[in-house]
Amino acid sequence: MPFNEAPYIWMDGKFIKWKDAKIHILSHVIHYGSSVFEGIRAYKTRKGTAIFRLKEHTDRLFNSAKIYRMKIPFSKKVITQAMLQTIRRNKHKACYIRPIVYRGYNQLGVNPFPCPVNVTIATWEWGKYLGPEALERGVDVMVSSWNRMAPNTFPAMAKAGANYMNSQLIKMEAIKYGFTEGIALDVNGFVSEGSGENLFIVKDGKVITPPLGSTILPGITRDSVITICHELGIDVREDMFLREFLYIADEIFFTGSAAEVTPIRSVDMIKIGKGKRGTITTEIQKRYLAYANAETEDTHNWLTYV
Ligand code: PPE
Repeated sequence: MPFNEAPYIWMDGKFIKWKDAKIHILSHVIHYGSSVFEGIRAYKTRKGTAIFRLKEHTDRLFNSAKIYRMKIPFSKKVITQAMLQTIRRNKHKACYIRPIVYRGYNQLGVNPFPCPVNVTIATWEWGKYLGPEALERGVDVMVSSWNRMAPNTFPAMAKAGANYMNSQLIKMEAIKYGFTEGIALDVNGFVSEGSGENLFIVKDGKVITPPLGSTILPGITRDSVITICHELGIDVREDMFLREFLYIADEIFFTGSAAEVTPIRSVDMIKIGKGKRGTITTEIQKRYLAYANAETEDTHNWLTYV
C-alpha cells in the first residue's frame, strides 16, 4: 500500500510539507546506512489520541544513537514534544510515528564524524502490518535461510537502519516463497526473531521468548507482553530454544509496535496447534489492545495523550 501522506514532517526543528521533506543524495546515511530510528503507534481512544509507550521508544532511540556515537542535537524533551506536535499538526486520530536520526550531508567516506546528525519525525496512518486479517486469523511463516547477525557485528540492541538489510533478506525470501513473514535463527541456530517482530511460543501453558543473547531487538511490545503475562498469572520466561520447538509449540505469536500481537498459524507449512489463534495468544492480544486503546485502566502509565 502506498503512503497515506500526512500534511507535514518535522525536520530538524521545523515543519516541512510532506513532499518537500528531502535530503541530499550524497548524505552519509544513503551510502552507509547510518541511521537509527523508532516505530511507535498512537491509538484513537475514548479520551483522545494516545501514544503507546512514548518514553520507552524515546529512550531506545537515544540508546541506539549512543551505541553508534551519534550525538542527537535535541534533548529527549524536545524530541518528545516534537512527536506530539507532529501528530497534532497532522490532525491524526491514530497513526504510526517514525522518528529517524541519521548522518547527513557534508562529505563522503566511511568516517561519519564530519557529517551532521539530523533528526526527522514523520507520521502517517498505517493499517495492520501483516495484513488486514492477521490479528484474527494468524499468518503463515517460514524459518529463514538467513541468520540474524552475530553478536559483536551489528549491535542488535540498536534499532539501526543498517540492521534492516538483514531484515529485508528475511522478508524478501519469505514473500518469494509465498509466506507472510520469516523467522530468523541466531548464529548458534537458536530461534531469534522475525524481520520486524519479536516472537513468543506457548507450550503446555507456559510462554517462552528468546533472550537478548539471541540477537533480538529489545522490543517494547515484547516487554509489554511479558508484563501482561505476569498480570494474567501466565508463566513467562526468556530462554533460548531450538528451531524444532517452533513446530511442536501449541501457539506462536509475533509482537511489535507495527504488528502488535499477531498469531502464527503455521511454520514451514507445519500447522501450529489447531492452526488458528490460540487461547493464550487471544488473552494476551486482547489485553495488549485494551491497554493501547485505553479500554482498561492505564496502570503502567503506558499512554501519553496527544
Ligand atoms: N524486532 C525487529 C527486528 C523489529 O524491527 C521490531 C519492530 C521488533 C522486533 C519489535 O519491537 P517493538 O516495536 O519495540 O515491539 N519493528 C518496527 C518496524 C517495522 C517496519 O517494517 O518498519 C515496528 O514494529 O514498528
